Amino acid sequence: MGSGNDIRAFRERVFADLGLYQEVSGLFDGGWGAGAQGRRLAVHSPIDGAQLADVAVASEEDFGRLIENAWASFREWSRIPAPKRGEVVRAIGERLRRHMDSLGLLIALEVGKTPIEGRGEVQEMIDICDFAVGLSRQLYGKTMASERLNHRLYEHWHPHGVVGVITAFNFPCAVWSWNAFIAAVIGNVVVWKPSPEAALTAIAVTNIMNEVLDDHGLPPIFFLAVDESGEIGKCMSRELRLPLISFTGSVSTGKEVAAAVNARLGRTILELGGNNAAIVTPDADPEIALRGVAFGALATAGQRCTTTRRLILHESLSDSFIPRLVSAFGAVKVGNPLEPDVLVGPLINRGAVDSYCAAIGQAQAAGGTVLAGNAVETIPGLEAGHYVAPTILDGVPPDAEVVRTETFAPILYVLRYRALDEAFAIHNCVPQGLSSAIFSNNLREVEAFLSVVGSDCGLANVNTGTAGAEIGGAFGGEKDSGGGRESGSDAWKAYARRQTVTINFGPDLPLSQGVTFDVSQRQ
Ligand code: UN1
Repeated sequence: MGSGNDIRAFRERVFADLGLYQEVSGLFDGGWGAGAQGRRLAVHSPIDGAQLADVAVASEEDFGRLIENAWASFREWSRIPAPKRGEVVRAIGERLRRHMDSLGLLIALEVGKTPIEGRGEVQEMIDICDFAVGLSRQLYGKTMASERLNHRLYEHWHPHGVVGVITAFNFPCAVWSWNAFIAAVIGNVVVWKPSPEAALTAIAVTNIMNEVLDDHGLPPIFFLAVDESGEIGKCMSRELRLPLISFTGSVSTGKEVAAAVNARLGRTILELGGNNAAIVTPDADPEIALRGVAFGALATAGQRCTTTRRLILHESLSDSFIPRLVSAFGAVKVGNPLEPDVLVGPLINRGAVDSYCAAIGQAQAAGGTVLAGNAVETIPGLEAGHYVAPTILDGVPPDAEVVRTETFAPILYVLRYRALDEAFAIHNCVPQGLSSAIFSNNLREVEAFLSVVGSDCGLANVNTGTAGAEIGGAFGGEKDSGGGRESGSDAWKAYARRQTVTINFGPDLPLSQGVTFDVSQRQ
């Protein structure tokens, strides 16, 4: 296992099932196109550095046509009753179930997740399909009592039109699906710009989705523009015909997207970086805390927005908890994620390895001691892959710049506290506010964490880690994490425009607030 031959065999099987080729288009504007400028993007696997495919990318010229076609689809799709749109999304979920293994493996090949995490991502798409099907019959508006005689007052919701979705490499399709399936049942059409690191997953998914629409005799509603240059993302941010942009990615790019979209008074949903902490108190169940922190820090090789990057540990636990955590980090097998016993695959690219090394260097310079890891790994047969050892750093001040910064790698900073207030102060002292966790069986500690003086994040977990949210709740964070909400609960409202309706069904024209304005009496 682990040789180039095995990886090639996986690739062939997966490509055959998903209809992918060595040369493939990354532009879907209603049909698959070659891209006006003939630019191409080579997609490599982070597992062994081998080229997986050569993708034709979209340019600004292609984008204009794509938007026009998307609006043409919108005119048809938005007229279909929402529960009927839900039926199409249900069929999409069924089709995804059929391709679960191949898509999971494609995600593993393209971004280096373990296949079980890759399949988990497809499961997340299926779950949101199921949610969206139910939602298609529950797009409720409120009815209010009007203050005027013979008047009816209520709200209903319409789709925005064509919605832009920009996604990151680490969840190459699940995050898109949170946006796309909810947006679709409301009646929107979706334009997707995926990460260039994860173009093939986006292409395979777009293919499957629009096949289902075609089977139903419907126009395509999921458009795709792969780009390696940043040009399409900028076009999307400026584009007046994209009333809503949902962006997942770094805080710095998110700020640029927000500025450009706000400048044209468009709407944004921003899902930006996290810098998530787990507080472990003396009343924690040590087994659950250990497993929760390890999963949170190491799943997806520390490349989730929800990754646990900071452990805020009660000082009395140093001698019991830290040695066990260090040995768990040391025992985790790093390597080819296609091997069954590997839990930590590669980082996405060389730049990510450089960021890992730089962060550890900065942490050491700030007074940190390495307790585990701090090594760039070379895996025999996979020399061009991007592997690093899961790392624990102790003694870095909680407000050091490197601790306040999200580094997309498996690095965990151990920070200590004495009183719970101090733990909350450390917890909340970073610019980001996405996910958080407390491990404790003490009701007072838990409720304090969940109170207004506790976690300042969008997601708060008790006795479970910062990563691995379910789709049923609204997903998103505060502060630099962007403030957006996606996925379940009532996050759907961001994909719809609210209309407040007042109907007068009486013979008079009473005005609100008791105002009189009787032009007839003055004549
Ligand atoms: C992300 O990293 O952008 O909660 C999303 C989780 C996953 C989603 C992460 N369900 O870890």
